[in-house]
Amino acid sequence: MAKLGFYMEKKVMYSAVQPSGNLTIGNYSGAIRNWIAMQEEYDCFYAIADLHAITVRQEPAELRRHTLELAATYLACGLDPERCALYVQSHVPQHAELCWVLNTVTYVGEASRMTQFKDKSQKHADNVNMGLMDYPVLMAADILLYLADYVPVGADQKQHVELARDIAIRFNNRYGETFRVPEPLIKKDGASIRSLQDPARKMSKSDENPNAAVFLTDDRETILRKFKRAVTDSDNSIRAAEDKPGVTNLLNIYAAFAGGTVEEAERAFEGKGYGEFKLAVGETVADALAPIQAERKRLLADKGYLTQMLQGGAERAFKVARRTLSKVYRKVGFFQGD
Ligand code: ATP
Ligand code: LTN
Repeated sequence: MAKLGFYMEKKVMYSAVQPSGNLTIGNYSGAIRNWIAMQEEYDCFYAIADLHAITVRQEPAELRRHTLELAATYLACGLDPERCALYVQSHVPQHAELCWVLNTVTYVGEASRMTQFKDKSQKHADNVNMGLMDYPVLMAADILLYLADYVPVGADQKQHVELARDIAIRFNNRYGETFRVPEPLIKKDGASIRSLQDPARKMSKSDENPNAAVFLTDDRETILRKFKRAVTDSDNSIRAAEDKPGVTNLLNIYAAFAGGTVEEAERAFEGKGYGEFKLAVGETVADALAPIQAERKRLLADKGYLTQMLQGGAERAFKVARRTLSKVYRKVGFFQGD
């Protein structure tokens, strides 16, 4: 263990984002932002999940561009490549290899019950490919390869982490103790940002309606405009309630970006009108994103540095992944020549 230096002295944190488009404020507040504080205390692995991204159609040149942009975004948000392994999933071949083995301990029934699979099958009815169904098994492979203790994600990924737990337990029962059973880490605030146009749906980077999501790359004017157009209701009171999903979502966003609770946000806007409220939410988000945008732009100008940084991250990840996969191959009975 100690040989690897970097690994196993602390608890392990694992997460990833797909390079399937520009990141939204949902990706930021539900996932990446929560990763920053963990760099001190944990051994962290944060991947760019390109293997996952191709489960829906991607334009190859765009995928390549989004991958590099996501690397720059990780750094601009405050991830430090000295303290965590930042890498591209396809650079570490063990992810796909472990996925194959885990496929044999995952039932078609449980994979087809996943909410995301059902949603995406509906949304991409002309392309319900095997990868779409295998998505959570690949995700389990990601997590289990690094013997992760915790997986910080947004609320929509909880079901997938639970499946990864079931797969780990089942494998351990069948072949002997191999994997650590991971736990999802889901923050209370900001874990589920909804679409600004239809709060019944989560804000998603691949939404076809450009007004539904606020992207980390949106300029101030665009951000203010999108919030101005966000759906609310006719009741005109600023409080969180089940029958006020639009307003509740805006309060959540405000709380996540202003750094307080939803109750505090409700108090701050008591008696105010929707117009003033929406402007304040927009300004708060725009102010919070401005430094990230500037840093991201600076980083994207140095492609050489980003490429090198990702290579370093993949080397670190590879050392751990190779060890786990070799143990798995031994456990399942693959002949390894000794
Ligand atoms: P896509 O639209 O391409 O499926 P996505 O926007 O759902 O993508 P992912 O790459 O699937 O984003 O998710 C990256 C991380 O962001 C995950 O941890 C996920 O839980 C989190 N996340 C995604 N959308 C939201 C949201 N609306 N609110 C909070 N967290 C979110
Ligand atoms: N499916 C995830 C992205 C992802 C992931 C992971 C998250 C791929 N592999 C491993 C946590 C752990 C998503 O956020 N949509």
